[in-house]
Amino acid sequence: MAQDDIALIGLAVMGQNLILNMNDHGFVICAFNRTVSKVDDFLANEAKGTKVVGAQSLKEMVSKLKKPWRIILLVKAIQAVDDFIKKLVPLLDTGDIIIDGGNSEYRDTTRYFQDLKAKGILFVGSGVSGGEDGAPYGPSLMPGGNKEAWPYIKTIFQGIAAKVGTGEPCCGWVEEKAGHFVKMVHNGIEYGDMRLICEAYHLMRDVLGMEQSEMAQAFEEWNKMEVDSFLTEITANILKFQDNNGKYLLPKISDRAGQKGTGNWSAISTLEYGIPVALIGEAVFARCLSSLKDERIQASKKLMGPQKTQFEGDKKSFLEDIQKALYASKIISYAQGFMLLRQAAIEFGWTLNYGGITLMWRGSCIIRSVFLEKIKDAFDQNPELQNLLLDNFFKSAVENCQASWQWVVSTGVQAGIPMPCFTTALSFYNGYRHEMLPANLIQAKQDYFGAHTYELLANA
Ligand code: 2AM
Repeated sequence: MAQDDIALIGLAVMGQNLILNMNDHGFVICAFNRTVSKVDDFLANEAKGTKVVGAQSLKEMVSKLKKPWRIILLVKAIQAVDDFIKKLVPLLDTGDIIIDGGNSEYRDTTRYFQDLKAKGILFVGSGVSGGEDGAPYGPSLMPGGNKEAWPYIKTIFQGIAAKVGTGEPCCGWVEEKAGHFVKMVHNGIEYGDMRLICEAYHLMRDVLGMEQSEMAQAFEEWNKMEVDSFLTEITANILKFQDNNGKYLLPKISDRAGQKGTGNWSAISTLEYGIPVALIGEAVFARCLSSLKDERIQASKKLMGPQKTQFEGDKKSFLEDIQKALYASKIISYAQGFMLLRQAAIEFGWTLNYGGITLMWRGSCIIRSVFLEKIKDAFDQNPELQNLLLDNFFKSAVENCQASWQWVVSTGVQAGIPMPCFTTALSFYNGYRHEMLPANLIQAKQDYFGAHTYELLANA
């Protein structure tokens, strides 16, 4: 009998955990996977004792579903999603729903949405965040696509999503097709947050000469302050962690960072839409530079920086300054991220609910933090807010940090510490608050060598 609520295709860890989460919330799920033997393994192990059922073919899978059929894909982006959609289409009827919960690029989401709309099938592209741990206990879900599908998936999605405050789900409908765009910006911001914390760690380690336990303690303290976040919390835990030999693990880990798709996509979009989201860009470039390990080893033997000196100021007070520089830079990063969302909304004619997006990021996902509550308040108070920095709370917060931020950047520069994200954040702030920038000289030069002409100021 067709009684299953929803099917999920893709039994990697994320898919399995999402299924178990749905099962815990009382939904009956049918599991399927390209390598069908994984279905049996899953039923015999992780899903043993649950109501989860499996299917040996897509035909069998859909035959078990209640109408309209709801099918979640959690498979590798592009090829696997394309393949499954192609196989599913002949089996589905008008009004059935395909949800892509993988890491698809937002343009692919638009393509699927349009192709399937023409066939009467409702497509939803949903960002899913929270990592492998978030999936079983409550991920952050960012669904967008064909809105006709929302009434049929809302209960499941909001049921399984992480909850914050008085039980508000970290999941709401994102305007047409924007689900994966919102997830992409989230991942870009995550790159920025990770890098900002690295810069704070670098300054603590190499300017203040702090021991690993002292740094762990500092991050623990900070986690009770404005920069309280999941990433701050895990930084303290990572700094404290010792291996089996009783030695700190972190200094033994290679400093070559990789960079997967979505962080880079955010940076590419900022150039494409001409929005100065420089902090995410710098976070991506910092990873690229880190990956040039062999070159850096050679360069480190040849290229001299400033003479290494003992920090002579008040260490405790400089540590507070670093915390403030981190906080201010983080505000800039989020302000830039929302600038990108705003521009995409203009480009694509979306009406984005920025407060709602912030709520989706508030629990479970990697950038979750108390600070997002303040961003939500800002957009709830003024949904038309042009820039986060113009909100009174954030304006004062940045102003209060400004002197510390400048001091940290100048001290770090003098000590030869690379801080691309701290510095770009400060430069952005200084650029954004200037009525008159030196771009008049660019315009004049372009006209000088290329007869581009220029515009005169109204009061000229
Ligand atoms: P598999 O177990 O058969 O490899 C994450 O990799 C998920 O995507 C897995 O469920 C994996 O199935 C699936 N996947 C990866 N590439 C695929 C493809 N080309 N076609 C279908 N499924 C694929």
